[in-house]
Amino acid sequence: MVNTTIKTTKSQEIFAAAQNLMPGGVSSPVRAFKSVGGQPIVFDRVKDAYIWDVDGNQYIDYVGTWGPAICGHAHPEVIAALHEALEKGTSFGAPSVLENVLAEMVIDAVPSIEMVRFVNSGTEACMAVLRLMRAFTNREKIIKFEGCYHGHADMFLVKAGSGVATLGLPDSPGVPKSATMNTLTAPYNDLEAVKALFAENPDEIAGVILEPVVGNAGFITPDAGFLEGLREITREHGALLVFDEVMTGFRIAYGGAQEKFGVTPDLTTLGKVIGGGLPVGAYGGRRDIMSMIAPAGPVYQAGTLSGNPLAMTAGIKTLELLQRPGTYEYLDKITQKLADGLLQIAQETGHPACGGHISAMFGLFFTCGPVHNYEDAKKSDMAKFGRFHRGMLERGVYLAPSQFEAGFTSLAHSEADIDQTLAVAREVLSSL
Ligand code: HOZ
Repeated sequence: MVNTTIKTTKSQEIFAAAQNLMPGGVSSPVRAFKSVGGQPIVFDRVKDAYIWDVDGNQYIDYVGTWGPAICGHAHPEVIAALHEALEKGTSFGAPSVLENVLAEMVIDAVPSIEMVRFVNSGTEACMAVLRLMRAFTNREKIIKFEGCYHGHADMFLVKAGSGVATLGLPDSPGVPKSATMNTLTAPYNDLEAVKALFAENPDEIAGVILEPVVGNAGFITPDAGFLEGLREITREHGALLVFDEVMTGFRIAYGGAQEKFGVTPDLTTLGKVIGGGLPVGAYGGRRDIMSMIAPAGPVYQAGTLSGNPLAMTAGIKTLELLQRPGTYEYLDKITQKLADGLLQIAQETGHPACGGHISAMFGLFFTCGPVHNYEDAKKSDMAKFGRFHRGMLERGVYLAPSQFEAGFTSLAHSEADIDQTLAVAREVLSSL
């Protein structure tokens, strides 16, 4: 069953050429395998829970194109809907009924969203929501949490997670001090630190933005009372609460983390799943706040391809599939089996580890934990994670090439896929 001698000659050739053509050979840094060692594999195609590389090797995939593939790659119903939409053209740059349909689905599902604006990526959504937070409150400072990632806009590149954490980069050169001087940071799960920031900056903080369940510093869950506490503090200070649900939206529950934890923010950003594998982002929230967005109001934000019919179509079909009975029960069942199994195997093979899952999102740290925040996450044994990653890859399991990214399952992952993954993990962990 287990193949430890995979040939990746073509991958290596293509990646070598790519390095002369694109910075680091990639279109986004965390894909470059810098923190896990070895070279990235070059994909040829994806289907269901699997990836095939250009050398013909097959892998069970737990990245799912970084989250969108919750129904499995290239789901036949999504592909069929896209074929039909393609016949009508790829972009209108004008209103279409598809935008209304997806907007209604998002508004019905996500408790905080009364109005929504579609954009093309999570980065764009977070960038726009920040402008809106500032315009609505007439305040300039914001609070974000260490290790949380809200895209690569200047004002968020402060103690950021994802690729920034993966590569161990300091806050990025090229970001002017003036862009980040109003970005305050606190450790995740630390309400006292948030209270102190509000006390030190009276009437100056527009709001607090966070990943309600962190996926960009590895998988970190909110402590009991943390989200509720943020809701209370922001209300008390006339500031806004914003959930960045780009990863968690429609993944940890149909209505996202806000449905799961019963805490309703003022604004929410979305991406990944709502585009069904096509580039998309969205932000939405209270009607009185969203009404400030142009052309309804004065806050400017625009985009040539925003709301394009292909992304809307893939998103609509994906959400339709997720509405079917039993979906989230299944995702929870298989992901629990995977997350529990990995922890148990780590324990049996003598590796301190901690981790967990919520619905179709999971994580594993090589530290006994508990991991409440980014500082705790950094205690994970990165070198061991790199060897684990390589061992799994060589045996046909594709994990995110970073300790600071969450893992994702899909409706296409079968119990047999999970069993095979756990068998491979046992072999790898026994050999480390
Ligand atoms: N924003 C993605 C998850 N943190 C990473 C995307 C990528 O690098 O491809």
